Amino acid sequence: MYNIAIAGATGAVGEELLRVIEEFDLPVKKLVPLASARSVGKEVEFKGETLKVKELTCEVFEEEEIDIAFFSAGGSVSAKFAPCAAKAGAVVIDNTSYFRMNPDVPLVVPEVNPEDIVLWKKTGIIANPNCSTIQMVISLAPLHKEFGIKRVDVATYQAVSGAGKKGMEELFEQMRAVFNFKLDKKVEEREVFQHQIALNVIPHIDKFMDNGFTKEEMKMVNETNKIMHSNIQVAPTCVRVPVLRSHSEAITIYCEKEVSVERAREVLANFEDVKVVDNPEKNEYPMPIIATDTDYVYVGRIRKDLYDPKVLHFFNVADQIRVGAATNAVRIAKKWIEMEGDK
Ligand code: A2P
Ligand code: 11C
Repeated sequence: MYNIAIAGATGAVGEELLRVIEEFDLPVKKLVPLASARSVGKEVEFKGETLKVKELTCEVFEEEEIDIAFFSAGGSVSAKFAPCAAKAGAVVIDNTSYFRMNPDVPLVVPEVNPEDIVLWKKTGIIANPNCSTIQMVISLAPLHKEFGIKRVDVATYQAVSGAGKKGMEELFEQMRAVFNFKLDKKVEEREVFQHQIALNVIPHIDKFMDNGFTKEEMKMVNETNKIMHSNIQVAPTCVRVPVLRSHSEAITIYCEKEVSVERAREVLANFEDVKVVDNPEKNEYPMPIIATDTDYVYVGRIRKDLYDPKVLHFFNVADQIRVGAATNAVRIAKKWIEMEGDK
């Protein structure tokens, strides 16, 4: 049994972690919810019990004898406190981008590269990839094995949940204002998105880099190849859409071998945690409303390119807070316990 801490327990991913840890039945001796000083004394529910939130400090991990520490409170918070947790002997499973490209830190999607978990010993830290990367590599992995992917073009349709609770509130408040004819005022008051998000789409997530891509897009480029130990060319366009939860991705793969729709469906359906939903004649395909609150990557609209027999197109949807964050982190913890745990 393990003492488990959640740093960022009052946030969108932190709250989901509490639910997923319970649902996946991690062997928990004690759960310690941590957040900023603002939240001390707030209550969270876990396994029918009410737990009081404590302040995240460097000392708390040693005081509470933490074995597994989930971090989901932003990159600067992980930078400051994750090393304290690791020093106190915990394995850190970090949801932020801070350590992901550090060559000494494994970046893990358990369905794709569970073997990398053993590298945790180098720093005590395992990084959880970006949400849009996680769901993409889960569908790329079986297709890469089958057809040998050389290049991926992807356009994302990312829900506001990717920007945390504040992102969801901003869309919700703007939608309410639409119906009260007060949208202009709400848009002026916005804090999270660069433009109005209600009834709009914004082709801009995170900062622009010198090469014209955004940081979110470069995460998809770099993280994909680190996880898959590959050298695939990835060309993403990341777009924020007024969806509350679950990211969607329109993906095109350019392969070494000729592709087959039937074989693609087969290898995807047989891959862990993928569900193929692909019956166009019945209007059945992946959408955010079917993926939300589930732990699967849904794949559909699988079709061959009109011109090139080595090119395949498909659409992929997953719950960003679960598959793209909390569930991936808990799946890492489960694997870590299987491979490295001793309690
Ligand atoms: P708090 O609620 O006390 O601000 P989200 O991603 O939904 O915005 O949530 C962010 C999470 O990170 C919250 O739990 C938030 O706690 C936590 N957090 C933000 N800044 C800090 C900080 N400096 N120290 C500890 N926790 C923080
Ligand atoms: C979004 N993908 O949808 C971002 C959020 O690197 O973990 C997650 C950022 C990250 O806004």
